[in-house]
Amino acid sequence: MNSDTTSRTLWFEDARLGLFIHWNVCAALEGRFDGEPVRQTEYGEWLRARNRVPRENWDRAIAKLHITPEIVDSWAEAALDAGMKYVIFVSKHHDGLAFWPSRLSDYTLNNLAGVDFDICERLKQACDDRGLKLCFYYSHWHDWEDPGGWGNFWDFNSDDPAQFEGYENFFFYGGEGHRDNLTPEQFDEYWHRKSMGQVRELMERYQPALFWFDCWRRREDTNMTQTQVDEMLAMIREIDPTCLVNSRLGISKIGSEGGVDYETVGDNEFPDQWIGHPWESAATFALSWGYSRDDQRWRTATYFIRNLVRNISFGGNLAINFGPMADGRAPQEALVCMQQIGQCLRENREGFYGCGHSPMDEESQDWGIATLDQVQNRLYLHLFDWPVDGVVRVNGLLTPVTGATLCCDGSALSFEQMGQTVHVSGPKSMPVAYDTVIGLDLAGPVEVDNQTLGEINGGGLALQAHRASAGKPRKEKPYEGATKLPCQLGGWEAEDAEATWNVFIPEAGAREVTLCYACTKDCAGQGFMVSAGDGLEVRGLTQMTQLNWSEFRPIKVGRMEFPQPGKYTITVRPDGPSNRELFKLLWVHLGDALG
Ligand code: FHN
Repeated sequence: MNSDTTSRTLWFEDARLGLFIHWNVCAALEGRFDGEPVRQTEYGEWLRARNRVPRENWDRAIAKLHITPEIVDSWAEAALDAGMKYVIFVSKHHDGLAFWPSRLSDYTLNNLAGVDFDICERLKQACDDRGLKLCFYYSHWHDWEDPGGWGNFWDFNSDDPAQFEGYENFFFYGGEGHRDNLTPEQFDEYWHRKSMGQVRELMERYQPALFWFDCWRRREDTNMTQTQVDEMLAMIREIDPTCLVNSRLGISKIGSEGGVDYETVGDNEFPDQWIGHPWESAATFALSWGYSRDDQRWRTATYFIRNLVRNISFGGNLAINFGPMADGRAPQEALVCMQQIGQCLRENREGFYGCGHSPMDEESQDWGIATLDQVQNRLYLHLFDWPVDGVVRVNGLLTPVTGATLCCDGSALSFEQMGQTVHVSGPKSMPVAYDTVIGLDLAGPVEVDNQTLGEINGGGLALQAHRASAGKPRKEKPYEGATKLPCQLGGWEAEDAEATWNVFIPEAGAREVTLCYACTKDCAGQGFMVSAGDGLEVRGLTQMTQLNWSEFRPIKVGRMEFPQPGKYTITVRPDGPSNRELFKLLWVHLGDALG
């Protein structure tokens, strides 16, 4: 599906959506130690390190975790209901606690919490029964329990704090100037005994489909050697050549020749362009991975569905995480969100699984994002914003369309292709909440033009300042430091100042031209011109909008009669000599063709 796909990753690229589960000891403390929330981070599962929780207190908290086999089943059921295809369970986080009865360590949930069944075995069964892939997260380099594991400077060797000067900073943030609490030999002993040993154990017992390692820094900035990570990968390949491995093993090379299988981008990171190998974002329903009572900033189904679609359109996956509470139950907020996501995917039926990169830019469409089934040459339009007139205006599509379908009920939709614009006539209101998918069958491989501006929802074209080609005037931000305000075009003093936009006009006819600008008393009354070549132009005089530069008003300038459909370059320039500012221009609007 991606350019570098191996047969190993086919299921992963088909699946697109997964569930991440961080059941962590912090849940038994509700994310607090002795009443204090986790320090300096949103990550509740870092409580042990951030708040320097001594081992004995952590172990007492472990004893409070309890769970039943039915709760484990409910995780898989919730994933299935949410339309997720794989479940990544944290088998051991940085605190070293194994969530299966490991033979290689006594530091297990079964020993310390008295849980009398094997959670991983139960989860494996629950996933198998529902056609889900079971995957394991395993923290391979941090282990705050094992004296040979790395990172615990508060339980071990804490009698000589001077020895660790600079270390805490390094531990949390990376960088230079630290001293390790382990010799390379001690770490190597841990690596082979426990890290590789437990990964082997997990593989042999539960046959996971994927290992999710968690070195979020460059391997060179850790104490792991290239040889060690290579050995881990070789062992996994030998035990099960179908098992996927993510880049956070500490190997950034992706692909069939000696690399890992896919890239894990940063936590809650959503890339803004296509990545040519398999990849995944891991995101949190709120902000913490492990459960914390202090973390109540829940994200919405809108947020996840849009990011899922955007990831698919860039060739990637999304795994969403909840941290179960002390009794293993998922927070209600996460469950409700999962149900909403699942309902949206189920109702639409198509457009997510098995789909991948679409070259259609999000910015060139006003309704949402497209994904692509490149085998069927079927382009899926994901409509987040339903046009009020029910007409979906698709811009820049060069390939002929042979059919249009409303995916939720399979009904055929009528459409009209006018050059590179397609109008699809859908129902007046949005049939599926959050995202309604329309399938467009194409006569061949999809080809698009993302450079030429097209129509917006409801008709007409919006030529915004940030999309102009302009040297003079400048693209300015209205207020210093303000990030949310749109870009404007200012600095029109030069005679040759001009801003241009390349547009595609789908239908001949007259269109109302409106400019939205701010103009003060000093600048009012100057001439400007909007032209589209071949004598097609309208002229106007700037009108005062207010006494300052922040009052933008849409002002109609006149009509332009486009003789035929096609590509035009729209230019705005001063009309007549001036060495004064003309206006601060926010946008130009060309109305819908007037009948
Ligand atoms: O430190 C961990 C964190 O607790 C969590 O497990 C995330 C998941 O991506 N990974 C690390 C930080 O990137």
